[in-house]
Amino acid sequence: MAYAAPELADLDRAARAALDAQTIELPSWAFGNSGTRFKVFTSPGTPRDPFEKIADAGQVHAHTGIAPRVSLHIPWDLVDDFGALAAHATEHGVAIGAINSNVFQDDDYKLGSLCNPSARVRRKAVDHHLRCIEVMRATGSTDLKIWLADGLNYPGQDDLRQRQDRLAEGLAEIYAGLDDGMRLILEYKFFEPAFYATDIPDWGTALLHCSALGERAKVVLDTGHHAPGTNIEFIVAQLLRVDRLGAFDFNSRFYADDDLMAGAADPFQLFRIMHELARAGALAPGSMINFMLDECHNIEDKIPGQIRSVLNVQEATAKALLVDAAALAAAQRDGDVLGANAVLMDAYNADVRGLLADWRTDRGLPADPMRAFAESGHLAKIAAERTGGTQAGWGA
Ligand code: AOS
Ligand code: ZN
Ligand code: ZN
Repeated sequence: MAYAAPELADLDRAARAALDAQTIELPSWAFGNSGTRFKVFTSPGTPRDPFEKIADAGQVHAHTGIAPRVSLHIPWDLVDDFGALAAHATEHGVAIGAINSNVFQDDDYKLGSLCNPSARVRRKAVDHHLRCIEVMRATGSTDLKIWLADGLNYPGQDDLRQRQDRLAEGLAEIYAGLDDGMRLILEYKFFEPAFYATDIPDWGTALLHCSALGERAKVVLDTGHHAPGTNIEFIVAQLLRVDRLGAFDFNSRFYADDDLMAGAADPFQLFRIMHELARAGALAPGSMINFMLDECHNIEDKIPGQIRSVLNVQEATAKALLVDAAALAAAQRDGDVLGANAVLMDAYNADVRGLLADWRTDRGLPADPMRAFAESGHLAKIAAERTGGTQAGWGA
């Protein structure tokens, strides 16, 4: 039988609604220069301030139609007037998304932030989060995203259990500072920068803290934050069961927390994650899961790198929405191992590029966003315009 690529009409009504409703949030730091400890390569036209980062995010949304928000990192994106930054975002067709609290680049945080043995440092870290909540009020953001670099390098360095108590106490004060309609989303990571013990190393620890805090505390799953071989879709399924999956930080990893483009290293894993979301109805319009990217572009151009990532997530989503749920359920019920696997693989192996090109054309978007952006000459334009000043980078 000849292979026929699926068309938009092959999506049922619910699947079509899910595809139409999907949005992906872009990280402001993806637009700055980034690299490794060996070298940070710069590129002409790189934003020099948060306003220019947001303008670049606007380009990604203009070409893909599904990236209408930008996450900020505070203090990297500190400005005098956050109302003006939000208005600038509106002018560029986007809105401010999650506010990331940065409590890992101040000398005071050498021994941790919310878990630090010093009450003074813990106070400072809580206060920073309360200031981030002020930023949320000024920008209309509803998600406070917390990732802590807290941890230990050596056994005995600090008391593991007391650090959890300090963490719970700090998080509780921050959570109490949220307005109604705001959420606290808590990220975990199994190692780095600490190597012996990380204070929020896994989804279980994040979930325990979120459960203690209340309904508006949810877990953030960063796809790069697991040991090799971890079954991430299992974690997705488990968190969905208890309604505690708040957000994703999508990116790709080969080795550790590589922050490469989502869907580049392991598109099949991205599909499997999307399948778990689809079967739980978590892609439906109104879903409260925030699909964010957390990426850095070390050698590729940033705006097209973000466009590529967004398209990769959308392709994985479209494939997951094509899974024949009835056939899969029947095969599973019948214990048809190969049949069930074949249903899933049929959807994964579908070529959805034509379907998505049609989806974009219907919306007045370019059928091929990568090509349209390349042909727009935008990179040359910003390179010519953005002269002088200091280019933004990861951590600045
Ligand atoms: C760090 O590894 C985490 O992924 C955080 O989400 C962090 O805030 C982000 O990657 C920016 O560096
Ligand atoms: Zn992350
Ligand atoms: Zn990370």
